[in-house]
Amino acid sequence: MLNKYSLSAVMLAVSVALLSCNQDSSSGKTASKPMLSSDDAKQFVDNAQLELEKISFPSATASWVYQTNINQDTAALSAYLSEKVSSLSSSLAKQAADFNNVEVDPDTRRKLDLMRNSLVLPAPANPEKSARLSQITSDLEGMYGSGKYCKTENDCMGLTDMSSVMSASRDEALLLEMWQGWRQVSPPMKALYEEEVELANEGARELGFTDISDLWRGSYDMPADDFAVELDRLWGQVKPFYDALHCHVRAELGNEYGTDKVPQDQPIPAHLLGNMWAQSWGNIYDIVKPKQELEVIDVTQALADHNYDEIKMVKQAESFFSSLGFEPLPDSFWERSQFVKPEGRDVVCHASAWDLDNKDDLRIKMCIQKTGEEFAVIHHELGHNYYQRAYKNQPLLYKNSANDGFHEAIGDTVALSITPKYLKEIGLVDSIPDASNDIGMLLKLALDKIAFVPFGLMVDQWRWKVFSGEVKPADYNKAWWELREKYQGVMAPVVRSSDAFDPGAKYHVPANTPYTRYFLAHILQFQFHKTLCDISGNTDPIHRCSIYGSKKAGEALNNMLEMGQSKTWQEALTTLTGNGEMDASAILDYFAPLKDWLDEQNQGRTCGF
Ligand code: X8Z
Ligand code: ZN
Repeated sequence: MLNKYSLSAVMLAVSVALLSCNQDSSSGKTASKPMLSSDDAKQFVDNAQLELEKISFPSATASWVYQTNINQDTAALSAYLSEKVSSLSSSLAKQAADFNNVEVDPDTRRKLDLMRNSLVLPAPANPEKSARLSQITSDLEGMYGSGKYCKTENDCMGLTDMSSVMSASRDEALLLEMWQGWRQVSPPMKALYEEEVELANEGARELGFTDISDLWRGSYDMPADDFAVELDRLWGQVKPFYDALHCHVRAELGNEYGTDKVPQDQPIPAHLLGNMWAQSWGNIYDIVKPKQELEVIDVTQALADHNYDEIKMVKQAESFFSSLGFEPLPDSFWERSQFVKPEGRDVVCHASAWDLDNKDDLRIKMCIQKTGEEFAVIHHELGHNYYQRAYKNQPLLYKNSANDGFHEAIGDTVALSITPKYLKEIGLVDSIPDASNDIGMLLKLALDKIAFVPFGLMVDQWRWKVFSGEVKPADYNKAWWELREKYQGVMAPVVRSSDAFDPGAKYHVPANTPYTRYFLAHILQFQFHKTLCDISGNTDPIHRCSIYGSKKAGEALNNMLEMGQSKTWQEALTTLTGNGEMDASAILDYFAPLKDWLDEQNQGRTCGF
């Protein structure tokens, strides 16, 4: 069950009468455990789901109210309900373990396992500690959401405006100011984060996990250590391509800003890549594009030319899903979503998709900017909503994606079909650039998709080390930059001060959203795209394929989505693609023509970092 796709995953719980018999209330002594049967297990699971239903809606509502209006009262409400949910979740997970040695049917076993494995920050049993953990969780989210950089007391900027500067400005000093400015938000988070890790680790140990890293890595239908190996395998597939892209980008940035600013034998300074976190680089396409003038569609410009406002952008995205055969979004979606940043109050602008009642109360929360980048994010968010609706008839514990990477991949898969052909079909452009321009188009997309891959990996590589204690609080920031350099070949543009806590300046760290899901999504979306293009009867090169209008593709996609988490992700993947392995060949094949071009550009250059 998952209400909001971007915060914690399942935080479920229930107190089940069945198990209170473990405690002899008259004497206060623990009685010997009764023999539990498979019927007891089923009843436990059924009761659990009922209780979960009850708490789910109020807690999701409190969270919605908080994030769309951050103040002391909404914070208190949200922390209160999140404590209820997480202490119940943890208690449920512990009770589920009582059935470890009971022979039960596979369906009940899966549900019991999900109860134990799907927690993100398990609460310790001690009520004060549990309440403290919820308070910290809620405070960190609020600190990020209301974070501002103030030059003077009356001259402040929020993240949305600062991000716009990061994407458009080519003034190195200004970029550096924005980059440093936003990172002033996070030092006060550090002590809280440290405490949060300690408390959640205690909760994880009570559940029999070594620490939260063990818990997070263990929720992928395979042993935790095997999953880590699987990630390394996938990254190994993509790395040569990333290295080629990195080499070209560094060289062109050197031409733009000078090699004193961009030394050609070192990682790239993080403020020059068109994004606050240097996680996707599409915004610097103009700097790194091929020298011969290739015609690449500027979606931001096309939206402006055709007077698209925020709502029209969302309507257009909805109509893509409708063309695949999905029902239109309910009226309540249009009435209740937050599309635009409201005036006069703080909100969490980071985009998210919500399912408040586990049925039809779907919403997105965004502060939409009228750009091509945000047009893709809208599709991303709607992908979550359509997934949520597709699995709404599953039992509560299966109301989730096959693994969290699947949830993140669906909207992106659809957005890969925003091709020139599609843009022409919906009237956003007048003509389709011919195939000789494809390198430009592929480069622009690779700057977002390939460049993202090592970032998608390193965030949790850092967190896993923090959770396991391998990285101590004194080294939080140092370890962060070591991983940034190692995986991304990106470095801090200035020496970081001793109180810096740069991980806290990335939403998912204070919000405790696991990040490996995005790494997986970047691999999976190309696998999904390939399959859906084949099903739609596409004959164009894969990077020109749009599944727009293909009911057959929509049906195949829906068949997987409606499974929710009822089966392993390997089974879900097989249902759609015929193969149960995650495989980066699809992303590599998609960009293959670009690889040759990059290799040519890089001849004679020093590559590597
Ligand atoms: O957080 C998101 C989505 C919401 S689930 C907008 N993304 C990651 C990020 O912004 O860091 C999408 C791509 C990566
Ligand atoms: Zn998402």
